[in-house]
Amino acid sequence: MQLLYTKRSPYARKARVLALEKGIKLELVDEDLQNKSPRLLSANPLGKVPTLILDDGKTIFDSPVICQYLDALNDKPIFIPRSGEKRYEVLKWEAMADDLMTVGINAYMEKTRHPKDFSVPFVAAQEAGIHRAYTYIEARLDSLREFTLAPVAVASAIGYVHFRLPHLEVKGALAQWFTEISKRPSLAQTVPTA
Ligand SMILES: N[C@@H](CCC(=O)N[C@@H](CS)C(=O)NCC(=O)O)C(=O)O
Repeated sequence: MQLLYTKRSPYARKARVLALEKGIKLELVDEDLQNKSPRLLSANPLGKVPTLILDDGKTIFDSPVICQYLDALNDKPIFIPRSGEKRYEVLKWEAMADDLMTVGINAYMEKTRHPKDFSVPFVAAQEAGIHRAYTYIEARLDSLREFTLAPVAVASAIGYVHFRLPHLEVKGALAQWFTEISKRPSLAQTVPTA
């Protein structure tokens, strides 16, 4: 199986962490998103990473679907409870973390595209959303103690915000939680890099 990805992508990071934790071998293919390859564009019409290419050539995207696919390959361990309330709780955390990634990307991209005249209200609104998400997460750290896709997704989102918007580092109890979870080899090996 090939995972088309970038080292920066927080969405791809979730899939990489799951594969490492579950002992699933992925061939990582680093993509250039400024100059999308025919391979990426034929696998995913919107040219987004992560995209998974199975051994039979079928493709799977986006990251929540890839994570569900990888998780179903074996139960060593299960990262997304197979049914019941806990399943939707984990998927809700993933959705929140994915949106946090998107908000972080939006803020970063606005400043990158328009370094001199970026929209101050737009960036401020994204940053306020990030702060609200931090408050939400910090108030619910107990539900992230069990190592499921939920903490993997939240740590991937925070890791991305730290990478692109270092002035928005987490603090206090959330910082302690993030430091601790970041020591896991699967997360330590997938820290975003340029
Ligand atoms: N909903 C998608 C989002 C994926 C996504 O936006 N990835 C970014 C990289 S972090 C990307 O491919 N950007 C290139 C583009 O949008 O053209 C997922 O969860 O996989």
